[in-house]
Amino acid sequence: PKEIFLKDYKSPAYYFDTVDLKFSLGEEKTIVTSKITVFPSVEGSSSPLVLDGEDLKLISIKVDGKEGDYHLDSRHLTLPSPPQGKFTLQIDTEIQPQKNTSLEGLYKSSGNFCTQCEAEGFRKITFYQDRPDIMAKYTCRIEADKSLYPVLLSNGNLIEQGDLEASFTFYGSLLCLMGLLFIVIFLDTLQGGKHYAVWEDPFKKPCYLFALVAGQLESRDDIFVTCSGRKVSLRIWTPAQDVPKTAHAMYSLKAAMKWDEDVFGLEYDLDLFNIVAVPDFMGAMENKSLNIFNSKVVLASPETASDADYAAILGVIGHEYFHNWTGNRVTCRDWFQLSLKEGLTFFRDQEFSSDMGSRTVKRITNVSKLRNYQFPQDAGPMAHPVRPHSYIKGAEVVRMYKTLLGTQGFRKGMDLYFKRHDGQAVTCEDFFAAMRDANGADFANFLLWYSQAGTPVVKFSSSYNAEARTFSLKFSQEVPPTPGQPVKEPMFIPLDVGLLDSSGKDMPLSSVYHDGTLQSVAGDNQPVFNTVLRITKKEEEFVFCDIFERPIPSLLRGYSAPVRLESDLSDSDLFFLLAHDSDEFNRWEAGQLLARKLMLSLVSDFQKNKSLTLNPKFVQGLKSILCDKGLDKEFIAKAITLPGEGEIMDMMEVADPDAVHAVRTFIRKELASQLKPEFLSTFQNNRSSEEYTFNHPNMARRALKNTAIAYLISLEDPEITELALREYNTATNMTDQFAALAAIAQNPGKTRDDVLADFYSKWQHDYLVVNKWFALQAMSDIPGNVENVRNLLNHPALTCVYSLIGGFRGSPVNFHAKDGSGYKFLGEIVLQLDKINPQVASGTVSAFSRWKRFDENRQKLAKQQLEMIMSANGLSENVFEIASKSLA
Ligand code: DPP
Ligand code: ZN
Repeated sequence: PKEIFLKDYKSPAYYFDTVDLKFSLGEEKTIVTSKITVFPSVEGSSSPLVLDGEDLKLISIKVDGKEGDYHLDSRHLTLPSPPQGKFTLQIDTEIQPQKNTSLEGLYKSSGNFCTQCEAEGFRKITFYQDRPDIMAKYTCRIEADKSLYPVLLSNGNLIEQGDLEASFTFYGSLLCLMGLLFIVIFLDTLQGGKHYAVWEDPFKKPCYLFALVAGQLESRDDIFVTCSGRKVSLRIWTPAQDVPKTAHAMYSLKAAMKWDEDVFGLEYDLDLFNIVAVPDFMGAMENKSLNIFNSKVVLASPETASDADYAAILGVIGHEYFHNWTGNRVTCRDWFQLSLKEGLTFFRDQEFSSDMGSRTVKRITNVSKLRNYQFPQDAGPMAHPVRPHSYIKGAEVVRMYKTLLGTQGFRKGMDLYFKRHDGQAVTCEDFFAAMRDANGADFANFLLWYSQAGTPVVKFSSSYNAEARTFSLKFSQEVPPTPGQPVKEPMFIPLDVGLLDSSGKDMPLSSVYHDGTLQSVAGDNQPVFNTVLRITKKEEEFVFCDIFERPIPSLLRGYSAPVRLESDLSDSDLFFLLAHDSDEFNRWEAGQLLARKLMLSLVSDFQKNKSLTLNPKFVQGLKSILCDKGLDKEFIAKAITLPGEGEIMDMMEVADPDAVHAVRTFIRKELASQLKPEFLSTFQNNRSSEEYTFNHPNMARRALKNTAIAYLISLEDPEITELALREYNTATNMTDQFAALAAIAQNPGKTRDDVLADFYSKWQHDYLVVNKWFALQAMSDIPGNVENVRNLLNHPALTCVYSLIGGFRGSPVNFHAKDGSGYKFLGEIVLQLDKINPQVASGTVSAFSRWKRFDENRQKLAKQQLEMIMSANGLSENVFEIASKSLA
């Protein structure tokens, strides 16, 4: 939706109290009747009432039961002079869901009616003040053919349902003449046998949370008993054949409900919770008590879904459920506040997944996403602040509140937020104020995180004074200019620090000298082993006292702020941290820092045509992690994985995809060769023929085994290929089977082709598995893959073009192919997609946005494509915006 900027926000002239909707769902058209009680926000006001509406046919409009004045244009229905005081407004509208392909509003697909109203889809259903600060109580009556649409769902509680005897009076007279039997048959053929259901949602909500589903669905049912002992019926609705695949989603939902009670004291507030999973839906949506998902993020079975899918389902089911409080009970005042609900809810689902699995690994995964997607955007022409719509960085901002306040302080802030704002539509400032006031906290200029775009760069240097026994950390920070924001203020950066002694243990910390005062950091005379420094200025110094030897600092523990930290640590310090840091995240980080440095220096060797050699200390460092029995296996799998090619390209003056790819391939092969025995035993020791279970130890075991085989296969050794083939053929679950396939597919040749063909023939009946097969091939680094992807685009089984495009972008070496073939391919796709779905097309065109980071030749080729896109006829606004900003 169009951003409403803070300064432009105007509160509405009218509010709605109750909304009674009636839908007569038909095959040609649907009639929507909406009865709204309206009241002015200011007593005696005589402003016009302006309603939004798109693609609607107005049948009638009545004010307090009478026809009156109105004005209609293609986007609005205006009542120039509504009655003063409270009144009722009844509007009858005709819509054609069967013709709606936008996946917004009410649409029909695969035989079912379904809605998507966030952000501004409700205006495609009926005329309404389509803005989130209009919160009302809804009822919804649905009437439809009983055999075609046996299931009728909406928000809230089902208060009435039954068969319809419509037209019975008319046909009643026939009853006497033709007898009962005849009339029943007659009615059945004419009416198709209709039924109805009435839903009532007792909670006020904005219209973007309205939902309706009607169709042939079946459910898996369960019960959750809340902390206060209430029984909640849980139902997951899918097409009949999918019901067996909903067990994990049900498990995830119950786990999420329990977790929100345990961690935030938030209990579910109705007696019924419905989930619908259908194939034609964009992502997932938190409609009040009727969450709707794309099947992909709900359905799972061990044979068809991988550990990553299982984990994603847990996260998404949790995410939408958590919105019940953060988004639904307390919602956004306007769409400029989107990160209020999304940032907070992303943070909550991350915490949920952390508690259900490994916290460090979850953190590593999220930080990698931040670095791979958010930071490049922050540094490009599309940079924008957290507000309005950065989800991922919005979650980091929420995490910083928690870092600053601690678990209890954060909970106090959440409690106050709900106490103050339950049932309201609010702003990011309201959340900030609740956190601050509940804790009497001084948050300095923390609010800048919402408004300043770009990734802050923090530099530091350290020095130890043996005589004074002090250790000083000097920081400086810089926020790079971004489009529209040339000059930046220093940010408030919470920096979690620990100091390691020479044996690798955390030193006790007592006090820090800062800004002319000595502050104690020890709590109640108890020593502490880490502390959160508050960096607020462009340059500042913190001096730790009573430090008995030169420490090695472990900074930004757990990645306590979304910044780029430029370390002055030597390689030997980093190896030390890799081996000893008590903060597992920073152990991983030290390994990544070393790997990045190593990769960059090898890239430079490669560019100078020097022969490549691998630093033996690096091999040794990774070996000790690989063989450390005390470490979590999933952590090991992460810690021995090299930074992605995009990350390295990002650090270069001129990005060189060929050199980076060559170097990463070289290191992987070299590690596989030098650590072959270790990788082999890791692989063998972590195989298991046990039945698949989704729990952390098993997932971790599979992750480590599959990382080992992925390394080993790079040796292109026939024995290893045999091992992978055996794994592929004997796997009892998708995680292992797919990992073996992916390993085999790394090396071009007949085995690759055969196994890919075999996988397809095994799974062609399951489009979700087939999507994985497409994505795997699309992201392949094998030389000249552009042609393969082009051919796959015409494959009859391709249902999701996006899995192909998304995958292709994941292979920088092919996307940025020297001959421009990757750019040309993507350019063509953008234009094709733009005709069907401009949003997806604009997401795709953003792949070009950082074209200036490459060499002259690539710049020329990418620019050609952007210009070609810009010159196309009938280009959507979405694509135009991104393409033009990219060229600017
Ligand atoms: N509000 C939706 C969600 O949270 C956006 N797709 O998933
Ligand atoms: Zn969300």
